[in-house]
Amino acid sequence: MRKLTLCATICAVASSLAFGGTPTIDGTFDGESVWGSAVATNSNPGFSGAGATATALYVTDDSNYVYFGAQVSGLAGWMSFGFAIDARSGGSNSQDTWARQINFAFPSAGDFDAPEFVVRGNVNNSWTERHEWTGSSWTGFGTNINLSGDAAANASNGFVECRIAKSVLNMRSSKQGRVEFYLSGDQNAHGLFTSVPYDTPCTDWNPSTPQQLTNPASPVMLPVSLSSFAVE
Ligand SMILES: [Ca+2]
Ligand SMILES: [Ca+2]
Repeated sequence: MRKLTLCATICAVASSLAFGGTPTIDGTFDGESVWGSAVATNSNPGFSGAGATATALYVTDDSNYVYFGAQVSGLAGWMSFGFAIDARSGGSNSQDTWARQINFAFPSAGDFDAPEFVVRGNVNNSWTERHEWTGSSWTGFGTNINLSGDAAANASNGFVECRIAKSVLNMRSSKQGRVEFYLSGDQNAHGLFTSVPYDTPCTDWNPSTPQQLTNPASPVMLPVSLSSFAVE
């Protein structure tokens, strides 16, 4: 009996090491005991007019899903959020899939290239879509993934989280990807309020040129590279 108990304990520990935690998708931060340490943090203030700053980005996984979470100070119900994800070869450095004044501009580096998934949602009305680049267009409009428990946001908690099945992500063979969380508003004229990792936010409610989700082109400015994550 003792051997059986010991085995059960070891097996449980091995299992917890093999995979990250399993966050509950409810708009409440489950803590770093579940998420692990942030893969990126940001302390640069967002657009002062909106008053929100994305401060931390989390990624974890379990046997079936990869989870993405972001902490945002000043998060408000009228805002909209996005997780842009480069999971495999291909994708599109297009305009934000909800047509805000934001362009995806992920730099190519090694196996990394443009994003092919965008989890895009409203903070206050439980509507979130998962957009996927098919090679010629973005799909996933009109389907609310909140209904299947795959995303949640809560302005009071300042937290946004979602999950994507590994079978859907179909990660590149290295199992490494990149993700950037961003925040905008409820009108297409709105630009980038804040992101983590940091990109320069808009300075006006109706910016005349789109902000870019990227890093400065100069290699010396790349320490704050788009966060990468590895899927076990
Ligand atoms: Ca949660
Ligand atoms: Ca890609």
